[in-house]
Amino acid sequence: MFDVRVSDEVATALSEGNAVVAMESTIFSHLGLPSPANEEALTRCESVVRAAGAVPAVTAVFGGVAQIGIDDASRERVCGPAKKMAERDIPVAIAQRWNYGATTVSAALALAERAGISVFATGGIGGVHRGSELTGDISADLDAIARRALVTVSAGAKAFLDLARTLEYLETAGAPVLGWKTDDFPAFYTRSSGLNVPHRVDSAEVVAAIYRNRTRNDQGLLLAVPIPESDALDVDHLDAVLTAALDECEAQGVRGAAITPFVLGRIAEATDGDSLPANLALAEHNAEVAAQVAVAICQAS
Ligand code: PSU
Ligand code: MN
Repeated sequence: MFDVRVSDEVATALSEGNAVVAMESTIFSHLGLPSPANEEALTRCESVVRAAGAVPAVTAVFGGVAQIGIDDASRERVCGPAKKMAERDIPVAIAQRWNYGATTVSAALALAERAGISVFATGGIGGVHRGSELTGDISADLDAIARRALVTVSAGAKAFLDLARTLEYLETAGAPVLGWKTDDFPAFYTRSSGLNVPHRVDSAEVVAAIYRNRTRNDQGLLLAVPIPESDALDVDHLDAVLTAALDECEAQGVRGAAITPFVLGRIAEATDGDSLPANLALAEHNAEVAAQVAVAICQAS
């Protein structure tokens, strides 16, 4: 099995039983957000986690070393060019000494579980893609969420996915899906996908209690947090942009792991940059809720 290097700050917090929130690095790299929005996202997410009484732990592979928690010198690297790294790529990234393997949700969960972290914050998760019955494209995020022993906090799944099938998949995989102060499954840039969430929760303490009562040591759960109302985007316009971007993927032969960065880029263009502040706001809000949950889990144990 691979080794991880845990930063001093994160290691101390874990050994003293204090709250830690793991984060992926793809969102902060060039793959997730353009500069300087990515640096702003990192700063804002880290600050809200700290303000809520938890320690942020960004995950990445640098120079072939899997890391949990970054020092100040590595911040620039986190926000730079990267290779997208899902869980299955971690052994390759280490063995081939990738300069910067940016963690997706599945990779971040694998690293975080290894360090014994209970809560993970991201922007939006991957899921079942539209047309997956033909392409087979189902994000490795879903299995990782279901079987890594962490609470994953996200603003729902990326809006251009097949959200109904994504929820079905999580049910099959055995992951509880919780709506944070909502009955609706959120859709990333918008507060509702029109689909119901299986269970609504209204406090971090309840999420902590659900986490404590999981049926398997390796059962994970998804906490879906809607984007703050004032930052949500207009639904109708977004639907048209998404459909056009997906058609374009098909026409240009953009497939697999390349689809997410491509579609996110098109959304940014089409919303005239409005999607960026929305993306930052939801990431920050997720990090804040994740920190509250991490603190509640620590207080109860
Ligand atoms: N959502 C975003 N931006 C992203 C991602 C999700 O708004 O960059 C990334 C996350 O790292 C997620 C990954 O884990 O996309 C899923 O990719 P795929 O669909 O190829 O599994
Ligand atoms: Mn995929």
